[in-house]
Amino acid sequence: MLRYVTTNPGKVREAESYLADGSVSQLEFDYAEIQADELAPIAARGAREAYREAGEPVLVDDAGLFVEALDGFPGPYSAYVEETLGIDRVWELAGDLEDRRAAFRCTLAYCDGKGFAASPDPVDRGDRVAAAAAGPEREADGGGDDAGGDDAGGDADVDGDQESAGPLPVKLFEGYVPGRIVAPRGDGGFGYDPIFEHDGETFAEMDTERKNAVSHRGRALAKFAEWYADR
Ligand code: ITT
Ligand code: NA
Repeated sequence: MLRYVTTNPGKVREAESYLADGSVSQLEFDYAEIQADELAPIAARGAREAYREAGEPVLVDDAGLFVEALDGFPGPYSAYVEETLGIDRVWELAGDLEDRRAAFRCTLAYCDGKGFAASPDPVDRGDRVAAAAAGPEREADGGGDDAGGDDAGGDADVDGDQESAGPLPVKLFEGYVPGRIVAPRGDGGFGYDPIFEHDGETFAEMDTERKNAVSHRGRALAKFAEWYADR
């Protein structure tokens, strides 16, 4: 059984569309979120920790909202900012900006205690190029420790981690969606969805299926599901 590691049931609802019925269940495990300015090392570290805890295959989902004119803030601090300021105050901050472009990013990190040597690379470069172009917070190709070894092929398997015990391999899948910050609209979704507009609709105005079709998480999940099915 694949465990989707999150305290957020909204994420699990979105993930279920990509995985066979009954093949995934939520593991409410609060892994340590290390301080980092990239999602990938946080997710990779979390996946190792969760795998050690669960003893079965795990998928960690680390996401964030990156506002361009705020140099990518709140980014990896999105959960803390939602808890402390709340999305209405994020809207107030962003409402004063002339440029309200923003992006959601999601990094999925899979760990099952085995290696992935012969697997095809699931992180396509298109995403990364788009991410680099749209986000001042990301320098070209995300060089967090755990994402190390990136080359032209994008994210390789991640297996070097100096600070945690042992080189448990982790596979990363990334998704990105551009949009802009708007006054809150809609009551679906979760988190920042009411203030994130994509193609004229906020994510909170979309049902799960529509959000999945365009969202950061949907893109990452589609890549994961494809790789997972024929790994
Ligand atoms: P876990 O870490 O337990 O998975 P979380 O909700 O804290 O739960 P993240 O750290 O990945 O998850 O999320 C960072 C913040 O971004 C948090 O405030 C989320 O509500 C928000 N967020 C993540 N994905 C989102 C999405 O698809 N739409 C709106 N907000 C989202
Ligand atoms: Na979190």
